[in-house]
Amino acid sequence: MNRSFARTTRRLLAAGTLVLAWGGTAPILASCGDSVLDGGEACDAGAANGTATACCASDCQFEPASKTCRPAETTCDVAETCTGSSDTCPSDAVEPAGGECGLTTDCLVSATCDGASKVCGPSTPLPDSDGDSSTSYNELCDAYDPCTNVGGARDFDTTRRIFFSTRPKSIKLVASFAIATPFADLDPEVRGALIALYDPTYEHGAYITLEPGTYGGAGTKGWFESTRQWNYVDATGSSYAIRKVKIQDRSTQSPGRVIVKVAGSAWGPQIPPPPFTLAVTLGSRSVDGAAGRCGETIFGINDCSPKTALYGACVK
Ligand SMILES: [Ca+2]
Ligand SMILES: [Ca+2]
Ligand SMILES: [Ca+2]
Repeated sequence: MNRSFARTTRRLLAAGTLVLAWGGTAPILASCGDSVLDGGEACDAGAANGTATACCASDCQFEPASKTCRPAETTCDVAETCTGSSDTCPSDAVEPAGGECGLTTDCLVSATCDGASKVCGPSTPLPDSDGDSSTSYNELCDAYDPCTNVGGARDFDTTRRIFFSTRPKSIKLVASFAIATPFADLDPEVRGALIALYDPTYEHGAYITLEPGTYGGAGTKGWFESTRQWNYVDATGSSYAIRKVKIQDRSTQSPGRVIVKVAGSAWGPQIPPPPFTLAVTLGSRSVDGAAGRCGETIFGINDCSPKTALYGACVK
């Protein structure tokens, strides 16, 4: 026993305290844990000493300011930590008003904390005019929907055909639908086009973008216009590409009607199982999809002819 310990022991014994053990830098007192503040103790919370939310440690000293004594319960709550100079956990505080607390996506605006409660309200979805956002992420709000197909007005109007051949790997797609603006407003040379397939949960899908630009002959890809028709040709020789697209004006048959024919090499593994949505957007999603220059239809296995499926799509 060294001298300072002997002195401490004599003092504590004089105060009626029995020393049992030497616990690191401070003696652990027999009376620590009896809920009575004895000599040598900074605090004594009884059985709570050293527990997860106590600010009095098991050696009856204050927990450091780094210890969390009340974890945050929600995204609008803040955790409290011990002060380092008290055995009291500070009062329960929450996030200040205005802090974002909810889910934020391209199509969801986060709720904010009100500064008084721990409850975060629901995020606010941006407009989804045709109501086809199928998950809580609201991913098909108007700005991100390839086709705001309000009331089904842009549904394909003829028998849907989509074929994926395995030898050689190719895709053939014919879609017919009514666009909401005149054919003359289509300008894929400037706006490009988009072919999108995605399943109801939005977990699988393929977005094939046909870039804008003018076709310049062999070795290039792009668009050119012919009589009542826009044409896309990819003559670059790249694999897994759309080779040809025709967008034909059939407004003389019925108002706004267009026929879109697509041919190219397949992109099998990304194709979702049926049913999936097939959307053809004559331009960009954010502008032309919202303006109705598009067609969109749920494509089921019964739309295959013959009814054979590979990756959920029809095989010829
Ligand atoms: Ca709190
Ligand atoms: Ca939508
Ligand atoms: Ca849609």
